[in-house]
Amino acid sequence: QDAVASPSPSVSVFGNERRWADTTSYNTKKKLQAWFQLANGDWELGKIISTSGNESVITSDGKVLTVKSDSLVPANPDILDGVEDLMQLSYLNEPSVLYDLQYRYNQDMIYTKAGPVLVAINPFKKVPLYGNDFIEAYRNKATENPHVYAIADTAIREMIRDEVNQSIIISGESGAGKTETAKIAMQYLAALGGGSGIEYEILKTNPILEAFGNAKTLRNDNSSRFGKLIEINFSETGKISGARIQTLVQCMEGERSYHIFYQLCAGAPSKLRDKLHLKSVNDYKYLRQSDCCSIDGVDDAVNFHIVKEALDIVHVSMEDQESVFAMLSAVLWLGNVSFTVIDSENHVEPVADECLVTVAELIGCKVEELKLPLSTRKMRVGNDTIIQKLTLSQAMDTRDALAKSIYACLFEWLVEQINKSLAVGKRRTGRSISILDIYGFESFERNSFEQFCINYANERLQQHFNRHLFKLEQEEYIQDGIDWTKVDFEDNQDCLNLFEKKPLGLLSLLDEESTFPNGTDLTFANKLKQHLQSNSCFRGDRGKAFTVSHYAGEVTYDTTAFLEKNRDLLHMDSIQLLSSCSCHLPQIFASNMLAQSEKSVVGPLHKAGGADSQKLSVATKFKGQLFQLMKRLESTTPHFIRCIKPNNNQSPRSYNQGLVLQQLRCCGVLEVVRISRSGFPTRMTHQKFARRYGFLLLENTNSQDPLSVSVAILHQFGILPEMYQVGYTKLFFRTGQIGMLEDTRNRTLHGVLRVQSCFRGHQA
Ligand code: AOV
Ligand code: MG
Repeated sequence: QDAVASPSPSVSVFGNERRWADTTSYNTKKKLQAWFQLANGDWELGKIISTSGNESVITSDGKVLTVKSDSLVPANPDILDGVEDLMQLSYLNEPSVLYDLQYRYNQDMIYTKAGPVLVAINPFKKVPLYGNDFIEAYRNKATENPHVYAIADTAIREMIRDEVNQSIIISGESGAGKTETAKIAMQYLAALGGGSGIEYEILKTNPILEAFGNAKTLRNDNSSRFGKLIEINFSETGKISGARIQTLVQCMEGERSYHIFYQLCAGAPSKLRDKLHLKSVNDYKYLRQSDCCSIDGVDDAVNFHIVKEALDIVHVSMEDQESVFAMLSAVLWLGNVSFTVIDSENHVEPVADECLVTVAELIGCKVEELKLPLSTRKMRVGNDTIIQKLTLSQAMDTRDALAKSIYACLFEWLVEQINKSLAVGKRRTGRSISILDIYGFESFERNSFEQFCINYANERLQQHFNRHLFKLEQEEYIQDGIDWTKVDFEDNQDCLNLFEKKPLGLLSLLDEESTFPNGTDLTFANKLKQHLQSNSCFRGDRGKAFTVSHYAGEVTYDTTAFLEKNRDLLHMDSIQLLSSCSCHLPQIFASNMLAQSEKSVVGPLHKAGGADSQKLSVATKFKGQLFQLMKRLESTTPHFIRCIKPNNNQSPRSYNQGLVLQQLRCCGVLEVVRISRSGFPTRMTHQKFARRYGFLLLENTNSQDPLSVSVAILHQFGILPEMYQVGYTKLFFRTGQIGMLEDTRNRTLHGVLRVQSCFRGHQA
């Protein structure tokens, strides 16, 4: 028999079951349903037949099994199968949550509420849940099924009601469906706030950003290689007036390069091909590297035209478009530039062939000018400038760094162009909704610099989440004199300190070591062990590794290549080349890069001398962008969507319990439910409550005092005492109570309007 009930769940990854435990006592003497665990870690439902000693006999699927009683986990009654909010579960434990999500997923109900959070499970197929009919249904509140549309609808309503900016924060693993979810939310906002036509432009930013910022990876054919925050502005009448995109760039290699390269090669019309000297995908080293030139079900040529059309719509001029494509072609040709050894010390010079000539032509410089930074480097020694020749590997690194920088600058520039085009309603009105689509926490067998940055960002986001849902909540209860048994919430400030503290934090030490010419990954690792051992979130491991206790579990990082990835390898010589080019994009790129390095260096920058100046490290730039992003989010009311990937094969109808469980733990879904369920999540000031519902009172109260009016309303509607609490300044409600009042209010208001319009009609 393969059923072995083990007391400790073998699927536990991070050992934080404590937080998941259901405190409800469970009487196995009653003939009830219970979960027991199979050897592979999956949970299965059984019926308890009898219990004697610490053993229970259960039946499951026609089999009779004997298991340890204390390994059984209580199951919910059938009537609770597939509830749409996990808050409604009588027994809140891991298997019950997994089962509820799976039950719904099997019926294409991919959305489930976990208290205030929406859980979205990637269906990996078309599901009939979107489009105008559904949008109408959510707009009219004709359905209560959890949905991205419902979240977007709430955001709009709260934005208008409270005049407070809103945000929709979407997170999840790679391939979990974040980007699709963001688009679905945008679709809803565009439908409700549309009218001016700008919403159409906003939607068209998606194909552009995906072409330039997404690539195929092993885990997702359309993986975003950057984080994105799009802020959509609304006018006072609730119409979309503009938008602004902010990106969080983290260079990560994909299986294939960025989509746009393949699209350009496949779809460029012949005139453009000739002008840019374009060849086919297989002729370019950068594209050939991966053996993966096409994606099933994707037509790059067709997509090229979609992107071009989108560029037209967001007002990128024909000239600018052509410049963009010229830069892409330059990047591709640069990858083909080769070198010959010119002396016994392995110094090299680039071969002056078609590749070099074409790059020079595309960026607008002489071949000789291009040769120089690809084969030499100016160095400052004391007050002198010396010229050092590059070896083959140095020259190749320099070439690749130049190509990468041109591409990164192109992406940034394009986003700025789009922002200019969308910047109609710039005024900060307290009426905007920002959508954040950002890579979730990652923990692999081997974790490198990329995971280090990603997990740092997630640590920040988690604090935002915690603060919002737990800390603020609890503080508010206490402040308002509400009886609330203190809830322990996890605070990750220690872990953030580990990353951010100056001068002895992970990021500072990384930057410091990156600037030392003799710094290596090993010296870096040793420095960490020397300085950070006292932080409880840090553990130095053997050799070059170290471990961080993240909110979602421990991750061991291998420092191999950390320094190299953190250093901006582009040399001042290359920047100078770009600034002297006759084409306008390279010039813009150079001045943007210089502006950035000027901000970061102490002391004068020796542009003329060409000495290596200190440039922003990759991690510091990342941190800067992250802080900007967080600043935007801090002043908003957040709405959270957690995307979950049900399997690792991108296939529909397959639900891997262990995988789902691990993701649920990473985003603290159950914790949220537990806290929300025990509290009073809805609240309103006495004034607001009295103003909003006072007119529904059938009898006048003697007093105009908001509190008296509020109490009168509560009595009239028969709201049970255990469903609310009266604080010093606010009323606190359990879930569902305000909804009922709002319905009555809306019905009454519509009734009044109808009467008024009848009356007007009668007059006319
Ligand atoms: P991600 O944004 O979370 O990954 P995507 O949003 O790109 O993931 O989703 C991956 C794929 O899952 C999509 O290309 C779709 O095929 C499918 N998918 C996701 N959501 C839906 C949905 N609601 N309906 C149908 N198919 C869906 V990454 O950017 O890799 O972190 O870095
Ligand atoms: Mg994505």
